[in-house]
Amino acid sequence: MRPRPCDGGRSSATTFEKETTVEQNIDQLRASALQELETAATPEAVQEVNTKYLGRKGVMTQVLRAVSQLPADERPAAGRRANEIKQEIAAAVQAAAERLAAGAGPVEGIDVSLPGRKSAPGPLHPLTQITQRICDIFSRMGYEVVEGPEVESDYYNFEALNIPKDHPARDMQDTFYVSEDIVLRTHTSPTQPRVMEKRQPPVRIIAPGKVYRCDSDITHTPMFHQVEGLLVDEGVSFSHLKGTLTAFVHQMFDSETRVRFRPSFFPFTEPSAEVDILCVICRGQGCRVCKQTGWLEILGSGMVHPAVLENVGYDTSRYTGFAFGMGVERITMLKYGVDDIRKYFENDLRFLRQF
Ligand code: 2NL
Repeated sequence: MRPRPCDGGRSSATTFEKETTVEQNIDQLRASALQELETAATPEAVQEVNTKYLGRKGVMTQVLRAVSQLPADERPAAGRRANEIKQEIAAAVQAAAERLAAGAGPVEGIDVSLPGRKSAPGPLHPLTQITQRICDIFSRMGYEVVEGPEVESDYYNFEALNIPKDHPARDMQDTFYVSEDIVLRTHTSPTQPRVMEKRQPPVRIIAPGKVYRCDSDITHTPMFHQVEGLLVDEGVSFSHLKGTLTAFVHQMFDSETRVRFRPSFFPFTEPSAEVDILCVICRGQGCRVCKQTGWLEILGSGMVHPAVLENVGYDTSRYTGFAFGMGVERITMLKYGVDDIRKYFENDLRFLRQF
């Protein structure tokens, strides 16, 4: 192709040089347009490049006019190339505008010597923190942390724990049934007979985890968390239970916290006791949190029912044990003053960042 003069008069970067082909000139234009877009630091600068190249009186308009002056045999190829480049510049304008809108600087303006932006590590969920604290306290007393399945058989969830067929806990209203004899565990207790079946006493275990009940209102969520504990050995008495749980309360809350054991009933323990602590809010004076009683219930406990020990094949003339269970949501509420159980599960960072 012969070199061809072209109309000049514009700034050096965009002026057609003599002695070069129109297509060479177009390629040069393309390069300088893309370069200017890459270094544009503001949306205004991008707009200026757009007007300069693609505007009505812009460079590409002139180029197309120059193309129309070419001999007929050169016109189609040069025209095609000019249009391709026009589209390419338009796309680059769009990309540069988006890049700046997204907050990035000019491509060539990155200062690689600056320190990186640190991502703030999130804290553990308050329920995880309290679960870990509970497990920690018992670990130091010699308990082993064990976990079991959340989808559980009717046998381990109810039968092995001496919960009879007509017990209200087995009601379809309270339990999520997967099939006739498979349930979502309603407590973490089934983990315990699973372990006991496999080993002989002494057994000292703590079982944290998620449990499920078909219940949902201001004070209940269908999934919540429990930690259960079990100790079986020779000569274990109710005084061991009292000593262990009092030591736990003193480490979980503070060593001055008063504790009381109140008679209760569970199918898997006999005798059974509810553990209360003196209200951490009003110190026994009576308030909304303790419902004016001055005491807060924090644990259920008792001596393991002989039927439960027999179910796992233990010699009940030789071994006795105690067990206990607590709701993690409730302990966390008392420890941190959380007033609504639903806040645990909303994933609201304003709530979660406070722990
Ligand atoms: C509560 C009460 C309790 C147990 C859980 C248990 C486990 C075995 C045998 C006997 Cl294998 N008992 N667990 C005992 C008493 C109370 O939980 O209020 N939980 C939130």
